[in-house]
Amino acid sequence: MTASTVDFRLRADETRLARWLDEFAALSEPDSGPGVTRLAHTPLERRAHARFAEHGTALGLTVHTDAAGNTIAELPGTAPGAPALGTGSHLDSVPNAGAFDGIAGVVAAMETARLYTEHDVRPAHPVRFVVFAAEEGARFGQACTGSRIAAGLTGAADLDTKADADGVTLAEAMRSVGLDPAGAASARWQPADWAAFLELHIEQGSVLESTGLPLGVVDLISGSTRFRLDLTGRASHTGGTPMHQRADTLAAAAEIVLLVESIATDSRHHGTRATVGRLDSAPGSITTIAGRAQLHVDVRDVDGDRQRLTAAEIVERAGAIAARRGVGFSAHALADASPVLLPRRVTDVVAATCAELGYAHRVLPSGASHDAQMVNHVTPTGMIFVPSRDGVSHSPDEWTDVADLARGTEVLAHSLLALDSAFPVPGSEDA
Ligand code: HGY
Ligand code: MN
Ligand code: MN
Repeated sequence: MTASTVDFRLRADETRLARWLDEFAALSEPDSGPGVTRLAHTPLERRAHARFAEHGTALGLTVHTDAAGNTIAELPGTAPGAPALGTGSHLDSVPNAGAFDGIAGVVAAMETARLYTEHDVRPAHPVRFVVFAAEEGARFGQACTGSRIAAGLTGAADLDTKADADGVTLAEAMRSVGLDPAGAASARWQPADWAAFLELHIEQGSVLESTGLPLGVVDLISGSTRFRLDLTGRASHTGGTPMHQRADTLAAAAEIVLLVESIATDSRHHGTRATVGRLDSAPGSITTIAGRAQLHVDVRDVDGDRQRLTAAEIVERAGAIAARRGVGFSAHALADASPVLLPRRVTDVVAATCAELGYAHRVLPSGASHDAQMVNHVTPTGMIFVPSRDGVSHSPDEWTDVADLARGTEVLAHSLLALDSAFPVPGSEDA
């Protein structure tokens, strides 16, 4: 029986979901400490993609990996030439991450592909199950590089301009794992090839848990502006140098860290989240005043203007602190992405599907950035959130109950079918 709509529930298998989550969690850098460490454009990320590709191939899907490192498994549709529906997320992680960020959406996509093939569900639109490469900005500063390339927001030239802490550029890292940064243009998605996209992700916040709701439908994804502040002072003896003759970069950095927090918590910034998540200093000796310091700043907001104004204010006021302390100062842009409002024509379908399945949900913004933010530049996109325990993420303590993930997978599988019906295919009478 080939059905494009189903009159039965596509129930996700919790045991299978849990097994896949464990499989991916095991792909972590040896001796990297607690949690999962599988950084962007490393052999481990490629091994995770290979495991996903293996699953797609076993289901009889057509699988390929593009020049950007995005892996796509396609279930053909019944309508010739119809644009595709898509779902997926990412498999790279931040250092010492949890086992659900990105992985939950990939595992949900894998289970959806299994449910469709096992029940011979064949939508009119082809369905592409996608794993994006290099979603996390932890290594290169810029987030969502794979989906940015797909959306045409990052081109081959950009890949030589971003480097990690060891000076390895995105392009070099991509080549080191067999990808083709020079061929980035070939990995660009064309709007005409797509009808809509959904990403399932853990909330990475505590709204769903605190309101006792099992599902979130995302209406807005926060933007992010990231930059590095370099401070140059004077390394000197901590005993021989009087307090009034110092150019202490760590003391200046400490004042700037608190400045960032004070700006983000003042009355103007009720939707802003600004953080110094990384502070490096040198020479790092207990008996030497720090002569150099680097701060990595991350500004997130649901309001793009306020996001950029906050970043500019931080740079200006941090520069004044450095000047007052006789410390050299420079600011370096790392990445910038605008907030994205997700289209009602997709989010309403997801919300209606939750209701049809008898699941309570709420509409909420995402504080974290996501591949969906970039894909929305190509095709109408939606996001489904499942709860995060204690709102914790980017930590080994990250946790999502597999029952919540199974429920989200069910909503994903049925929402794609609802989109298949809601979005006409070329040649149909309602096209
Ligand atoms: O940084 C983020 O918001 C996401 O986890 N890449
Ligand atoms: Mn993340
Ligand atoms: Mn993520």
